[in-house]
Amino acid sequence: MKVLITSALPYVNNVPHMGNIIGCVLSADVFARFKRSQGEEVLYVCGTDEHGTTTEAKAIEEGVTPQEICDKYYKIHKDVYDWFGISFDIFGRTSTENHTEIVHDIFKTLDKNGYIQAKEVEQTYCSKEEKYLADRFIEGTCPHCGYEHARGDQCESCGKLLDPHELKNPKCKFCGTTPILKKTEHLFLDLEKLQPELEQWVKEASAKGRWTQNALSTTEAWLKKGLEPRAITRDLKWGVPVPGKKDKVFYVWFDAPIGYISITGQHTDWKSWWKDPDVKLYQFMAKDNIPFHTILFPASLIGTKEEWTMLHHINSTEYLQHEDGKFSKSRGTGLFGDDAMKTGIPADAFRYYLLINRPEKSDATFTWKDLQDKLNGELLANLGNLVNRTLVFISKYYDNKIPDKKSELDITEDVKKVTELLEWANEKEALKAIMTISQKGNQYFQENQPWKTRTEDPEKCEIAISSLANLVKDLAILIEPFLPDTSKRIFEQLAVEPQTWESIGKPLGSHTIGKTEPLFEKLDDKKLAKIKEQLKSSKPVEVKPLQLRAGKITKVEKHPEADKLYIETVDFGDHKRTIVSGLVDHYSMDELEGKTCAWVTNLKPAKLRGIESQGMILAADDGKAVEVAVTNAKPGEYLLGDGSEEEITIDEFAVHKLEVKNGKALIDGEEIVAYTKKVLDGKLR
Ligand code: B3M
Ligand code: ZN
Repeated sequence: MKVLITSALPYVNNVPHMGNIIGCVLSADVFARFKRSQGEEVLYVCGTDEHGTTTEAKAIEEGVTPQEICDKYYKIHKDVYDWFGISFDIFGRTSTENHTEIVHDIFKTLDKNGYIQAKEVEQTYCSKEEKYLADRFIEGTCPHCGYEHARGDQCESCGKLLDPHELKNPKCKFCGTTPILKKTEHLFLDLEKLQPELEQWVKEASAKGRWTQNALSTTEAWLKKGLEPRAITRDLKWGVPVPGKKDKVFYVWFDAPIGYISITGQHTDWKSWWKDPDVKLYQFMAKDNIPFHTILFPASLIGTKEEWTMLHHINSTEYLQHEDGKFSKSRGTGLFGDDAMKTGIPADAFRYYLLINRPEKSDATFTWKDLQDKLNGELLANLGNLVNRTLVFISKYYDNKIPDKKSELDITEDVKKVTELLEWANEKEALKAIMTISQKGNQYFQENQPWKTRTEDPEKCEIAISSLANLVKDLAILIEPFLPDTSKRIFEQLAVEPQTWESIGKPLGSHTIGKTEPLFEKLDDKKLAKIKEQLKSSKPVEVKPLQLRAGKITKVEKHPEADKLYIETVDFGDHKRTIVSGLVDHYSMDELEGKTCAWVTNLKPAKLRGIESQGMILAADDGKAVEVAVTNAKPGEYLLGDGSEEEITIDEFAVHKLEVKNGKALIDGEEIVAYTKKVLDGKLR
């Protein structure tokens, strides 16, 4: 039998947090390692889900192309998972040609079999941007809480899910225009027609594959409600193009699961895994992904009327929350993969903590205190202690040589239990059971008092130490799926090649061990405080308000040390300032003199080639030309702020979004009294 394992393909557009890691990749990794250790042929497939509006949104936010976003974040994902020791056989991506090809094949077959219908629908459209707007690109007032910047799909303030036409005063997120409803044609997958066959399959598959409870109940609820045709196309540019339709791509949830197949194809002949009846498919994910794996994806495969490797076991977790709220990189809450890498805490410690808290039956919460307690109180005090005290004893009193005695510790029953639990990926319980074995080892050490029997009853001491050394070896095997690096280090200290499940219970005999060292370091309060401090300082900078004032240029000089810089004297009514600007290529001195412009006036003064600049001019730049933003306001008037703003650094300035649209200056989306005449759309800087 072959074992095919997938973990949900993470959206490429963000850095994975601890909840993502336990919800999919880590859980699947433990299972893949377990199955490999059992001698099974395993393929563990994952990769980034690169399509969808979230990628487009991120690209707009970072001012780059969607492809650039994908390339950048693919690498971030890969680095984080490598650090966590995730043993993918392939970690691929969905923005590849082979992906498009397979999506097209499946789609065409579905179409040929009569499961695709075209239907006209009305959709929100921005006539200025000339594009259909995805729900999240419409902003307006939340009908529930009155928040003015609620998104068409969800209100960030009260958290309620929304439908875009529920928004009061809806606006296009890009240009502020009120969107209209426009007819567009979309393709639908006829789930209604597929329901009977799907239902039959669910019944059989879930019985054989012991689906997790949340997967069963979610799937049953969907089926009970009755399936309806579901739109599988979108009016977007970024995505898998729909054959024969211009400016349409497939809905990301139609193409993403097919990614499992195409990514397999990026590694090997995908048919040997997806068209072989000897393969069992195990899929890992968090609960929000369930219906796509038990309804939409299987229905797409069933509709082709071909033989596919269908889902055998689904393993869906509940959520992991973070102690200070929702994981949010921009708000600086929660622990993210890239930050975890910087803490100095080893990956195995995080793996242990996440797995022993795995949200299997209910949600769980990540807290630093709990992590500290479990690392010190369980990992170090139980497993670390057993391994270290046993090996140190051998090195000290037996000249590194394990006494060759028959073990009196029999863990056959415990191993059976661990194996059964892991067979259905009850990973938390399995890890607990392994820690119980280690606990028993520590008790046995205490009861046998080798430090006494060594001189009083050497035979008894030898038996005890041999039993413990063999237990340590067995624990190294058992713990490998959970803590691969720790397992490797135990084998190194034992000077034994890593072994698999079938060696459990086989004696090491008279064997010389290697150098011993403690497995884990204590995480004390001081260290933890330092880690938290360091994480805080690497969080995004706090948003401090900008101050903008009107100022009249009364004098312009050339900078003596720099070809491109002018030195302007600017009148702000009650005082004058010296400001340095890089405008030589764009304006003559005469053209600038006498202009009343918009200036950033709370920027920390900075020396530019030896001259202190006490502010910054706002100039629009569309990549071709540069034009300063002028204003009708009187010199000294505040265009933004009221004088109470504190001084800001250039980094704090950089978090603000400054732009011109239609010749009007917008600061973080708010219009100010300043405008341009030629460079009508572009960045302000
Ligand atoms: N990217 C959703 C998520 O990351 C989605 C999973 C796709 S699995 C085919 O939660
Ligand atoms: Zn709201």
